[in-house]
Amino acid sequence: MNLDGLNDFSIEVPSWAYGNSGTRFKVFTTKGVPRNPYEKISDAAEVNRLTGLAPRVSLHIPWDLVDDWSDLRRHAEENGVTIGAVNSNLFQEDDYRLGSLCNPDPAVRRKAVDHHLQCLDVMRQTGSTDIKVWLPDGLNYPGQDSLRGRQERLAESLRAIYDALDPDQRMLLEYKLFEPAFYSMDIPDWGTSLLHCLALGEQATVVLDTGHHAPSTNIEFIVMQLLRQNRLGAFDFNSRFYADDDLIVGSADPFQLFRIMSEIVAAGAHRPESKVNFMLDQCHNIEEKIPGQIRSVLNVEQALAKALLIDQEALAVAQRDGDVLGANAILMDAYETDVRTALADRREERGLPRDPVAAFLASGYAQKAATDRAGGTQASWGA
Ligand code: AOS
Ligand code: ZN
Ligand code: ZN
Repeated sequence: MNLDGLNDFSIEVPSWAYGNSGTRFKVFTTKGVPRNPYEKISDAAEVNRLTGLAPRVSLHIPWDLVDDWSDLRRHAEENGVTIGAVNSNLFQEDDYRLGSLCNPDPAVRRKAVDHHLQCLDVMRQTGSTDIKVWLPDGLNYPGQDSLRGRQERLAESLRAIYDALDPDQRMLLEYKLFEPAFYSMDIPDWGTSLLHCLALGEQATVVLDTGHHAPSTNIEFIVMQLLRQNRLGAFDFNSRFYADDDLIVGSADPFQLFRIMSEIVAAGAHRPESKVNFMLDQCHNIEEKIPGQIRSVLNVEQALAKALLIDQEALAVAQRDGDVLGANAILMDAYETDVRTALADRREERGLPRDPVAAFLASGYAQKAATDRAGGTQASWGA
């Protein structure tokens, strides 16, 4: 089984996955949950240490604010990880009731742009190269504001941020069908995100969050189309049972994850040169967080491994010959191959545990964190 395509493949984990999280009904707390960005990075480093797959951690500003960014960077690097994408936050200030980058008030738009300039500074100090913009802006009622006017304001605000990028920095622009706005989001779909990216320039790319689509959307088609344009900058991986649930990637539909990774492999986009940032955007509300993250990165690895097994030459022949069932069978053969032993063998060869979740549970890390992290305030999504 040739799984060489997994060499150099990596997944980025989000700092907020290690804090407490929940729904608007209840946030359950867990002993040993990090109290600050340093402890979140330590937990993320543990995921990398056990899987060898997760060498970067996304930050969220202001949730992860620290006094000394170079010191946080040093802490990350000492623990074998680097700082990944920096996420801006446009959804927690009273000023943003009517939107942020699209707000009718120019002073609010300026404030939102300035926040991104602050994020760019954080990137310069931490070695991060990606700023991720998820826009919560939108309308709840028809007529509430001008749909078109908001796009013009958005273009202008994004331009101000884009023009402040250094040559090695990228903007990752995320779309979302609904929530927090329910009538119309200002970046509801990949087309809108792509149009803005194309207008901005080559350093602007689309983020595809797998939870952000209508039911039955063919996500792998979107992946393929964005790759054709060289504008798939990143994934936010998670599941989608009913809507944007931020649960473990591959739990709702592992076959969909395989189909997505098949398009990635077909385009060679699993290789680092493609610059697609395979990020997780998840929260672990009732399950243990570090094992939840380990399971997540292993799910992505497993889907990629299966996609790598697709016999591309045979598939091309079957497709050219119009062999409908034959072509489909080639894809399904790869999907139905059990790669678990091969992946465990691969881990062992690299000095990693065969079963990273079991290794974590046996390591005593969680018990030690629960003791060491008594006192203080635990981090949570949104704070
Ligand atoms: C929100 O639904 C989005 O998925 C964003 O990526 C968001 O920034 C992330 O969930 C962390 O707040
Ligand atoms: Zn997301
Ligand atoms: Zn989301």
